Amino acid sequence: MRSLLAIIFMFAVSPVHAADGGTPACRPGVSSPWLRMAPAAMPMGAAFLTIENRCGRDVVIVGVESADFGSTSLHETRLEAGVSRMRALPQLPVAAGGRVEFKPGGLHIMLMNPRHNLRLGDTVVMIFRLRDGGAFTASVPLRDTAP
Ligand SMILES: [Cu+2]
Repeated sequence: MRSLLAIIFMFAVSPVHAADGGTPACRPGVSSPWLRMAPAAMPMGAAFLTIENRCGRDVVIVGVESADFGSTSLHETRLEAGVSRMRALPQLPVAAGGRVEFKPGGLHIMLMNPRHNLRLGDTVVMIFRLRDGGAFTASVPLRDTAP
């Protein structure tokens, strides 16, 4: 009976520990975040930052959210036959030990339909969702130039 209780207890507390055996789940880090908004007539903006994966395994970003915008998505700008085009990325892998840079003219977080007026220096919280069910956040200030 005693050992059965021990087993039940072990399973009851197991969610406290990460699946890899007790260490907290490693999450990617964020540096140099900033965002800019289009002129007021266009309800959109773009956010840029560097995501660094110092964890021992690959991660895949499958979405990004912010309460300050009606819609946010991973976007990429590419030159195709001399024309700059944007497309949405359904997911973005970040290799173990790797980094991904979002910057003007390349990867960006597309921000549509701001829920309120943002001013220079205001900070927007973004939540990045990972395929493994985890998440990490970034605090992204509105700036007129890159940091
Ligand atoms: Cu875009």
